[in-house]
Amino acid sequence: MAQEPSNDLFSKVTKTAGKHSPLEEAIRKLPLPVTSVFLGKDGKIRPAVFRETGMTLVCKGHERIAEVFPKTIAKSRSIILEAIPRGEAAPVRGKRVGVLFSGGPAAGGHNVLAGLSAALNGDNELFGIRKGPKGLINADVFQIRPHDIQTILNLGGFDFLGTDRTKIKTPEQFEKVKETVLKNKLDGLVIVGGDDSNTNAAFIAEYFETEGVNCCVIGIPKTIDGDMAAGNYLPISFGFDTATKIFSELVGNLNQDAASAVKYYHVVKLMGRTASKITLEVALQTKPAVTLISEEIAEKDMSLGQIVDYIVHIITERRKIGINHGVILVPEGLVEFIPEMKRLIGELNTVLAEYEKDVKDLPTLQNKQEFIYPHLSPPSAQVMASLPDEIQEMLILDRDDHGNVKVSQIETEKLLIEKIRYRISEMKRHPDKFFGEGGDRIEATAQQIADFQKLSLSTQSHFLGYEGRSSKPTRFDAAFTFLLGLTAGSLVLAGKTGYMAAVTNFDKGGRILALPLAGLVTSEMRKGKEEFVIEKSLVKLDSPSFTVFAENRERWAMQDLFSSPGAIQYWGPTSRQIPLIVALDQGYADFGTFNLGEEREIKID
Ligand code: FBP
Repeated sequence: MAQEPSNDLFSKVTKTAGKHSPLEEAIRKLPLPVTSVFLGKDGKIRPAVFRETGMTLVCKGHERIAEVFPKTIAKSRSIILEAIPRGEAAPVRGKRVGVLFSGGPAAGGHNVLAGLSAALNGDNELFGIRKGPKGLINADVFQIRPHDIQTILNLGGFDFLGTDRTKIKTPEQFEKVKETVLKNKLDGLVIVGGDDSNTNAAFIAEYFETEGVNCCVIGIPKTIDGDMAAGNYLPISFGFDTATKIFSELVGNLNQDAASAVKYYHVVKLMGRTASKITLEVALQTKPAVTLISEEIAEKDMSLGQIVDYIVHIITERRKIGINHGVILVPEGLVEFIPEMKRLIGELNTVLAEYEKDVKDLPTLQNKQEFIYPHLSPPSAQVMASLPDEIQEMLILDRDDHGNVKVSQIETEKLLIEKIRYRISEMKRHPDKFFGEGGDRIEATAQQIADFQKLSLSTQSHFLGYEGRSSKPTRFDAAFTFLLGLTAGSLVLAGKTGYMAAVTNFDKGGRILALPLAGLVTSEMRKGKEEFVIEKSLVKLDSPSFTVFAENRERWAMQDLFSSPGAIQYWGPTSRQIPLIVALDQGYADFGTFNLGEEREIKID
């Protein structure tokens, strides 16, 4: 008979409620590195001060951008700042700093708060703004106590403050933001977000300068997508490392399962709204059978049909050597990069911008289609008609507040599966059209064709995204975010406004920079209108990371050389890895360990 567990064990299990699992308890105590610019002579954490570097940051179309951000550009002269130790500079006291999260969660947000709190150093106060930009408009502000920070140190999620995606755009909203800042006597406002949220930060900084509001605005680069980056000045945003390690574990498991069960192709859509950086990193980590990179598809001007042909070609070649399983990676934003789909989405955006309300009021998909089709060009109407109803419905769904198509809800992985299956069934029915010599035909022996006709294609679809956003940060993201918080706090205390906190040189002790936000802004078409937004950093096809991938993908596919990197490690030899794309593109000697300064136990009091 089974023994009754002791009361002691009962109480141990119940005590793990409320974020007290054994791992959460252990992770809270993990030390964090502190870059030397944040250390005083006594070895204690101190806010840094800043000096001008010889580097400037200007985006394309600078003259127009300068008309939109005249005040902040005049103030910063587009010069990048660098942190230096405080030295004998007098401490700053009595400042009140507000912070909010904006957009999708990303691992490490809570350590930004810890870094901010450490920079404010007990001499200044930190205030949380609940529910993102909406809370800023509605003055939903509360004081953060050091004790609260200690409980969330090194833990994932954005739940401590909450988040949302409100775009601050109308004069009334800007007025409300000003009211919140004045009412709470904030000297600084820190916005933790991606490209759209940092665009908000750039506009608020400019507005405060125009209105004479004495409140510094600082952005923090957050997004699992990795597209809030600025070359060597800011190799990556926080959250990317954790998300890609989680996705790589899961894709690695699928690789392993595919090779074990030998019956499925797993088609996996990976988050990352526009850029394929997540997909590229996961591909480099896991070496699957097929990986699509949106930026390459746009560059090669590949149609949906050509993409399907490319995948089917690899499936067919693998079949010839007896492999009828594998993993296919698809970036979330793919549809927006396929030329004919891009044109269609552009036209839909224009129609929706003009007739949003009319379309919304129509009750059925068929009514919506009847309304929209006549407004599309004949080629786009044809493309739209070739898509399954569910995809059409998703393409005419509401845009988010920033005018983005909600690509996470477009089931590209299912669309591809449908098209691949159809193409393979055609090949089985008409082998003479697809096999043989010349053109794009596949060379195969009569036996190989006969084998192909006997085999079936079994597929499973997956979408990995939300699973990767709120996990406990990796050691890298935990360290990176703590430093970003220290940087943002230091910038506010130094009276700087309109900058984004940045960390670079992850392999050499860390270099702390402040990038002028207006220097990151460019103009883009949203909802059919030109808007000023921070430029997304996409996969560059001449980058070392893409080159390594492109040079090896065929070998990975034809020899089934997949990897399964396993779960995130918080201790031990693989706990300090840097994202592969960062190590490759920054020219680091290795990806195995980051060096961001001496590690210490963090006590926020
Ligand atoms: P952020 O850029 O705000 O960090 O969001 C990233 C992201 O996770 C994208 O990868 C994805 O397309 C989107 O958020 C999903 O948004 P939502 O949380 O609104 O469903």
